Amino acid sequence: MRVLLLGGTTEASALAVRLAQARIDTVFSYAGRTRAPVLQPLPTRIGGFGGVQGLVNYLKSKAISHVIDATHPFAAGMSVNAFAACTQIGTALIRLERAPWVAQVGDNWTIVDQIENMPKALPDAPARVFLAIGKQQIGLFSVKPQHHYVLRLVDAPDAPLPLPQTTVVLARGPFTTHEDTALMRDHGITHVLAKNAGGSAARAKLIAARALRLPVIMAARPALPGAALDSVDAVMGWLGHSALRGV
Ligand code: 3Y8
Ligand code: NAP
Repeated sequence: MRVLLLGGTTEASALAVRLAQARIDTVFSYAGRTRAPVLQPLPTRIGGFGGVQGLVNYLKSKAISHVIDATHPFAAGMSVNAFAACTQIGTALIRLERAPWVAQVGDNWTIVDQIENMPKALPDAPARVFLAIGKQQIGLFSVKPQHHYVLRLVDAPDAPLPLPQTTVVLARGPFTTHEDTALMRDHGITHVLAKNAGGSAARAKLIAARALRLPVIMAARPALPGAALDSVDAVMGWLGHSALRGV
């Protein structure tokens, strides 16, 4: 058995520990989005594969028997490519996906079907927006330059930001409710924008928004192909099960 673990989430890091402990021959993979990703207890590769064909070539050249897609629910490109490549050459594939967040009593959510529709959900009157969706989609908000955006990023921007009024907060997460409540108070936030990532590491901003009675604009997840399991234990069982079948 040789496993390729597509990582970049808290669950992927937890799974990496279990696979290392079980001495299962595994390669951990990062896209190379951040300057200094968290070190993993597994041999690690960093960077894209070069599309579906690049991934097919990688799977064949490394004799990968199982792929675990533990990427983020919004890393749709990687998940779609993994499904296409594994289907093409018959490699076993499972997605490790955490449950989405669900609005609780006291929440004031506006759900938009995709990130591209978040700007139009903002008011026209100037607001102070906590934009906690990373940096890849900041440009979408240039249609509403009247707002002041507080951006939480993993790395300092390496180019000028496409928005006139911004405050950058550098942090990697996981975040705490105390930190996120203080951040929203200190910056006079009036609106919180989030992707429905699920999991525990980024949930604090939703709890803080509820406590401060702030509206949340929540982007729903893209639909992804293939079978998914919702826990590290379930994926370890899937691997063990596959091993028993001699896949
Ligand atoms: C490069 C690896 C671990 C994984 C930790 C999780 C938790 C902290 C919360 C907010 C939301 C956001 C963002 C976020 C979180 C975890 C997890 C998660 C959200 C790292 C990491 C990589 C990335 C890529 C980065 C994106 C960005 C998204 C910041 C490492 C830290 C906003 C997603 O600067 C950039 O280009 C950043 C890009 C993709 C979304 C975007 O579109 O900008 N994640 N995040 C992975 C790679 O190279 O393959 O640096 O160590 C991983 C984590 N980020 O091991 O504990 O599991 O979700 N990541 C979102 O959820 O909206 C922050 O601020 O409240
Ligand atoms: P994406 O848009 O789905 O993928 C774009 C391309 O990046 C992929 O086609 C692939 O390039 C490469 N890639 C993505 N994940 C990879 C991985 N784990 N290993 C190797 N190559 C990878 O990806 P994304 O949304 O930018 O996410 C990039 C990374 O950040 C992923 O590891 C993801 O888990 C992590 N992350 C993303 C978010 C988010 O909000 N999107 C949040 C937290 C963590 P090729 O086509 O060249 O193979």
